[in-house]
Amino acid sequence: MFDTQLTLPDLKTAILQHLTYTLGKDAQNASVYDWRMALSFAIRDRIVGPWFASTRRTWAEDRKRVYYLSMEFLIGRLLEDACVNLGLRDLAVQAMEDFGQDFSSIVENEPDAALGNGGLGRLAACFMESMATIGCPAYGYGIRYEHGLFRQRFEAGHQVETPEDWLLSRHPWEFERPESAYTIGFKGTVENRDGREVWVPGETVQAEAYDTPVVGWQGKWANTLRLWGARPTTLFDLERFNRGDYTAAAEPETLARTLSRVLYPDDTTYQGKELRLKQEFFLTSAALQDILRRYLKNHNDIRALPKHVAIQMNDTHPAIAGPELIRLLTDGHGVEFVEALEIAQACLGYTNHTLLPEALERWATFTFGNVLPRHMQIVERIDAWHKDEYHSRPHYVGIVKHHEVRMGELAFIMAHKVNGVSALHSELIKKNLFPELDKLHPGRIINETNGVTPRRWLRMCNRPLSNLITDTIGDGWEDDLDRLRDLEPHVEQKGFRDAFGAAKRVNKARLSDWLRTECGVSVNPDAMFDVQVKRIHEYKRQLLNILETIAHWHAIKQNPKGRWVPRVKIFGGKSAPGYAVAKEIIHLINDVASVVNSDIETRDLLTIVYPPNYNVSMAERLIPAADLSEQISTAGKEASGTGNMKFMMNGAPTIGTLDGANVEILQEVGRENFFLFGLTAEEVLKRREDGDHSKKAIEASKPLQDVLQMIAEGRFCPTQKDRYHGLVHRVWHHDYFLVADDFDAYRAAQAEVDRAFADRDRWLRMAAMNTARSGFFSSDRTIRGYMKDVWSVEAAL
Ligand code: 26Q
Repeated sequence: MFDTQLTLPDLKTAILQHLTYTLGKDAQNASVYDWRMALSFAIRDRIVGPWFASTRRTWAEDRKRVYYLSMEFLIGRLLEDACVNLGLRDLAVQAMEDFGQDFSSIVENEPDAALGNGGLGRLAACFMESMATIGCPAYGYGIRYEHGLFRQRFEAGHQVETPEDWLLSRHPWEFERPESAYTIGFKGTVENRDGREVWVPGETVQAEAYDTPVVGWQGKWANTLRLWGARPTTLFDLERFNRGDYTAAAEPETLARTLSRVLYPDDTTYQGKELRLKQEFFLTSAALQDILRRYLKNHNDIRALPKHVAIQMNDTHPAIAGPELIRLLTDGHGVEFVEALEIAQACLGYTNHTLLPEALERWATFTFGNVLPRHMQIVERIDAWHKDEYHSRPHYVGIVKHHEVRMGELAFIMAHKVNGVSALHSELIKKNLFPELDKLHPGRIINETNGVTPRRWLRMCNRPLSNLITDTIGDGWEDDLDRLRDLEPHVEQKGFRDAFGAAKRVNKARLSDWLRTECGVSVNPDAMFDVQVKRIHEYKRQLLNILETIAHWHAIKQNPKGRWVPRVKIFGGKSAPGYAVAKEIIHLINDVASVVNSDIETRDLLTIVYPPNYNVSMAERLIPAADLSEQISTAGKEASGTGNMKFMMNGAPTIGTLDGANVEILQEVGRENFFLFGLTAEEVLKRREDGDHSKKAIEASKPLQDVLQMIAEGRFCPTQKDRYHGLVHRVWHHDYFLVADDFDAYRAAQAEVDRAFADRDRWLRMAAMNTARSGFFSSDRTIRGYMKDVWSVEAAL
């Protein structure tokens, strides 16, 4: 479509060339893997042109660049995304068909690049795609983890983690850059030489660059995602080896091998692990050295850095960027401390993604000072400078307090802009997280509501709906998503609504087939598909969902002849390996599923499915097939959510609380197209003041009492009847996330969902309105916000 030069014969020749000469395979006995590699290399070749052109233009026009520092990039698969953005998908399908190969099987042969836990990492990936689409010159910097997020299996309903090995097969999208390597130091001592502080690290590793081009919509621009892999500085400590100290001789290699080995699988509870701190510094130092090297190639005034460089910190994980940049400027370039601090500040922005106190990064000064002795000094100096500069700073505010370095405060003080990720969240940052710093720095905290890329999350993953949209309003909506509003007048027409329903039905049938073959569960594709997919966490309240599902099952059994709306309850998500309470919730969902799914009385009316190993690729399959989007977190806890936006785009109305970006979804879509329930963030705080809140809520709700009783009696675990006593006890007495308090409201909202779904025409209107009004949630809009409010950078397109 866009790459008009490329014909089918050209593409086929290119594929065969790669099959033959890059892979050394004969078409006669090439496997799906070989064909995938050959196609990937052929497609990659088409990205290189726009990639070089973009890089050359950025140099030639001396454009300001954005550097996005993130410990996570949850990319997923790349082949189909590249095909779609280059306009080569149809051609690729045809070429593979001519070779007797099925394009979908080839696409599905690619492992997910799962270099992230969830929302924060996926946001970084969407941002990379949007920056390439808009033509914002940018580099993403991350770590090339050998093992991404663990794979999840269920054994007797329990989550079991197995390692993920995406790099076992060849990764065809990256270019190794052995020539771009930097030395990263750790530990050691700080020595004063002629009045200057010099850090003499005790350990070093090399950060080696691996570049993946990220191409935007229609191949007009491409940026680089540069991931760092760790290599030993010296392969071997020969001196130690010769002394017979064999283990110590291999130490440099051991450190390097562990540094970029594995992604930390925790997304909420931070633990002060030294290796994690080393990973954070490894990424940040390599990135900053690279940024300065690139800048100094064609500039000589280091003080003009902020004019040409914007650095964004994705949460506090790379917050060591502040001290490290100061160190490079002072110790390396002789800039005076305060001036270095001001240069760093003018370059840096900080995005906060959580208010949960247990997720806020704090490092013991002992660990921090040991791993990064020079940075410890610099942090203390920043803190002293800030205290001095802002006399009214209360004594309890600061970076170093109670023998801990608080990374939130460090990031805040070192950034010129601090942003939250939804309107509500940004307000709560001001009110609850950094109230004093907000007063000292009015205007520094701003909001940039998250978004998602509509190329992957609509155009690529939902072809039936995308085709309908293009047939209805023409093309061009993919990079101008507000144009979806043009669908609204068509929603009034029955023909359009039916076509909308038909597209959804195609996706549901496809998902049903997949659930049958992959999970052995058969579901009715005409039932309502009610989906909650996200990391398992108490605040996200999968427990509320499963308790209500039990109540629903119970109600059906009490009145089997009632006019029930058939439902398929779909759950997906991983728990952090050490998060016992979340793992117990997973177990409960699986236990309830096995009892409910084998009940012949309710079989046609209720099915519960929980496919293991939810990841980006599974999301691309589930979301287009969803009828109902579950966004039911305790108000005030979900910073934004981005899954909520993907469901909306794909025509699934939300059942949800006033939390995160749900607030803005509700505002865009209208009250009549959203199933709102539950306490507000303010009411949540009030409610908790009553120590007996959950007990009272349970005593007032017969359905909830029945559900808790069934669980306590062991209805869902006949072989171990006391399995959930602890869980039930906690709902009664320690219900911090107010599952009990919101239960009746949630149940009433679900009843309203049933009524709406039973009225097919009403439902289709709601569903189509969700798509039509989702334009605001394109990550292109989000990126334009950052470019204007935080980065002061112009698009090249
Ligand atoms: C920190 C220290 C040590 C180890 C791990 C971590 C760590 C890793 C990942 C802490 C947090 C995360 C991830 C957080 C996250 O995904 N937050 C989500 O960000 C989304 C994008 O802004 C929001 O939409 C979600 O609401 C928010 O939960």
